[in-house]
Amino acid sequence: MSITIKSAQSIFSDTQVASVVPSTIERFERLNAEDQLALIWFAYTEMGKTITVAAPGATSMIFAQKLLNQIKQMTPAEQTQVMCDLANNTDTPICRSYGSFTTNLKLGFWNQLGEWMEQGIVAPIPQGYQLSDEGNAVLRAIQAADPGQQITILRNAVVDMGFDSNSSGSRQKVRELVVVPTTIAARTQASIEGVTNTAVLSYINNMNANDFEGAVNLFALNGALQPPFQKPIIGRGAVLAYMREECQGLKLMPERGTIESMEEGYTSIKVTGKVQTPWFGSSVGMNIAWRFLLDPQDQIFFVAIDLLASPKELLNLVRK
Ligand code: 45D
Repeated sequence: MSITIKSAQSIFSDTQVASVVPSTIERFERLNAEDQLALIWFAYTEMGKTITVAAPGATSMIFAQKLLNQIKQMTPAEQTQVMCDLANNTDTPICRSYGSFTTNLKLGFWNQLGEWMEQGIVAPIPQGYQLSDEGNAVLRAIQAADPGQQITILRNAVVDMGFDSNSSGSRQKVRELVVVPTTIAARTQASIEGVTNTAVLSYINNMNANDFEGAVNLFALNGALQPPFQKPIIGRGAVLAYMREECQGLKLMPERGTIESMEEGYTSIKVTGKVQTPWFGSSVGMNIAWRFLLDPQDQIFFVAIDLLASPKELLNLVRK
């Protein structure tokens, strides 16, 4: 049997991922728009974590400014309508612009609206708003999740809002400004208990230096990267575009790993550890596994990034 991206997806298949994230999102998206907005408001304010404005979105926020200013000029009723349209994925010009935003821009956009809601510049969630029973149940599910899972749920809720006209073709995505990689002298060198493989270590070091070309050159030409709860992104070009958009300022902190020889000269390596997003910095550490499959030339044929179900999974390295 020869190795394919599909077969690669099942290496270390006993890894327990945080399925609470997709299941909660699914329930969330069945709520009505008012409930969705109020629920995120409650979840977000209760988390009490401050967002770092130096996050990647900040510099690119100019791309969202036009839309934000437009909303600022509206009456409160119109503002509420826009927010409901976004939650309902309605096909409006504003929802289409939002749909063309990158993830960071969407997050930065809502971060700004949230501040304005607090200051009364944008219509807030009505005082004493009562969530539906199911809305309350979804909120409790979010409260029960660990912080890394909570911020992933919030992020996915934001990503899924607006109207995505991409499927119909031509529209270009707003681009993220490209950051300059850390100078070679200033780079950190990762060490991973149980793993000395240079491709894996270089991957981590390049990502931590925002050197996405360096990272992508470690991949096989048609290698793939599979983000948490997503399909694999295949080919160096697509992976590079993804990294420029989603990986600026990430801090990868691998802890330990294990190596196994596979058929046809391939090697599989599982590494676990923590990842911080620039949005929350050191206040939220996500428990992560990287499942690498290296080809006989030691190029990355496949890597899956999983958000783990529990901290206990950081120690689950043996393949059954
Ligand atoms: O609706 O090795 C209001 C990859 C109420 C790459 C609001 C990776 C109304 C390869 C509060 C105003 C990237 C896969 C809304 C590694 C309302 C690789 C606002 C992994 C919406 C390691 C809400 C990286 C707001 C990972 C402002 C796992 C919400 C990165 C803001 C994970 C939420 C990053 C924010 C995550 C969430 C970031 C800022 C999960 C950010 C989450």
